[in-house]
Amino acid sequence: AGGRRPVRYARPTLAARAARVLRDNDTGAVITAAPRLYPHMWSWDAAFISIGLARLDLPRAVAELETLFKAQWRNGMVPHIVFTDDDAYFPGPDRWGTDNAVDGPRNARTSGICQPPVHAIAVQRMLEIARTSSPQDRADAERFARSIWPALYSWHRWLVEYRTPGSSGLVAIVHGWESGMDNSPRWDVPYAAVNPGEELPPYVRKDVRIIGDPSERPTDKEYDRYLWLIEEMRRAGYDQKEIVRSSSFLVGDVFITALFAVSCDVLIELGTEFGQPASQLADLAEWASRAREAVAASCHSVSGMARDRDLRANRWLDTQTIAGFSPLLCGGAPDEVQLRLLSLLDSDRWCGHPDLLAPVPPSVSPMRPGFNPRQYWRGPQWPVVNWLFGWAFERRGWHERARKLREAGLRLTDDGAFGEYYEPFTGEPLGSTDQSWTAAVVLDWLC
Ligand code: 9YW
Repeated sequence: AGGRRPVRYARPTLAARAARVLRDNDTGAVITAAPRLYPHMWSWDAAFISIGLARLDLPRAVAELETLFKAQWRNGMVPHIVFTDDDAYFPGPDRWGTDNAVDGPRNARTSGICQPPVHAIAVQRMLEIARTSSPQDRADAERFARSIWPALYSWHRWLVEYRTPGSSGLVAIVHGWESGMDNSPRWDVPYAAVNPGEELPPYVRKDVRIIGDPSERPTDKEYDRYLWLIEEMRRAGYDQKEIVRSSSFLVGDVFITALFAVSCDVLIELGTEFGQPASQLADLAEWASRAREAVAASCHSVSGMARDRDLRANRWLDTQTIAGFSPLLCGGAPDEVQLRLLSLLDSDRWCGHPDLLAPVPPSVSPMRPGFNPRQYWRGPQWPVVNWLFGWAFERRGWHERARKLREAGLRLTDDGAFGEYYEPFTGEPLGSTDQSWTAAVVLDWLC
C-alpha cells in the first residue's frame, strides 16, 4: 500500500472483479461484510449487497435480505449484526449477551443495536433492476417486495415508537455504531460524557490484529466507550424504553432521520403498488413528514448544515461532517438552504477540493481542523455514502449531479481493490479490501 495507484481497470473487468468479491465473500448462508475483518452480516451492508447482487443473482439477493429479516427482533428492531459461527470478530454474541433479551429473535444470534434504515431503498432498487432483467426475476422481486413489506413497516414503526423520544423529532441512537459512522467527530462531544465504569469487563480487540496500521481504526479509548455502552444495555436486559431513558449516550441522528424520511416515502410507493393497508400507508406519510421537518429544523442558520442533537445535554452538535448534507437526501429544507448546501458541497471545502483524486464527498471536510485523511470516519471517502447521495439526487430529478457522483465513485474505485474506505488525496484503499458493500455499489454504478 501507499502512494498513487498504478492500476486502473476497464469497466468490464472492474464489474467482473466486483462480482467475484461478492461470490468469494458468500459463506453459503450469508455474504460477509468483508472477508477477514467482518465475518458476519451487517444490517445496512446487507441492504447494499442485495442491490449489487440483484444484477448477478436475484434469488441470492432476496435470500440475503430474508436472512436479515429472519433475525428481526420481536419488537421490530433490525439488528446491526447477525452473527455467523466465525469468532474472528470482537465483540461477538457472547459479549453482546442478547440471547435472553426480552424481544430478541429466537433463531439467530445478533447484536443488540440497529443501523441506518436503508432496507426499503434496497428492496425498491432490486425491484427496478429485476424489472429490466427477466420475467422470472421480475415475478420473484415482486413476490418478495410484497412479502417483506410488513416486516419493513414494523422496523420503521420501531424507530418511531422507541427511538423518537422528546420533541426534536430526530431519530435517536444509543450507540455511535448505530449511525454506521462509528468514530465520526459527530459523536466526540456526546462520547466525552460516557465514562466507562470500573466494572467494564476486560476485552481484547481483534480488529487491530487484522488491520496492520491501528491509526486507521478507532482508538482504544474509543473502544472502551463503545464497550461500556454495550455493558449498560446488557444490564438493562435490552429493554429499549429503559435504554433510551438511562443510557449515557442518546443523540438525535440527522443522517438516519433523513434516510428514514426518504425510506418511508419509498415504503409508501411500494405499499401503494402492492395494496398494503391504508392506515399503515397513512402512518408512514406522517412519519416521513415529521422526520423531514426535524431535519430541516436542525439546519444551522448561517452554514445551512444539518446538525445532530445531543439529547442528554440538550444541545446541537455543530461538527461539520458529511451528515450536514442530510437535507439533500430527503428534501424538505427551504430552497435557499438547499442551494447553500449544494454550493458548499461543490466548493473547495468538499467535493471541489483541488487535491482530491476523485470528487467524492469525504466523511469530514479536508479544510476542517482535525480532518484525518486515513482514519475511518474522520476524513476518508466511503463509496456507499457516495452511492446514497447519488441515488437520492437521481430520485430528486438531479440527473446530472447523480451522474457526476457515479463517475466520481467509479474513478475512486477503479483500482479494483474494493477498499472499505479511501484516502481522498491518493486514492489509497484503506481498512479492509474486497469489502462487499463497496463491490456492490460499484456493480450498481456500472450496470
Ligand atoms: C466495526 C461493516 C461495518 C459497517 C459500519 C462501519 C464498520 C464495524 O463496518 O463498523 O466493527 O467497527 O463503520 O458502518 O456497517 O462494513
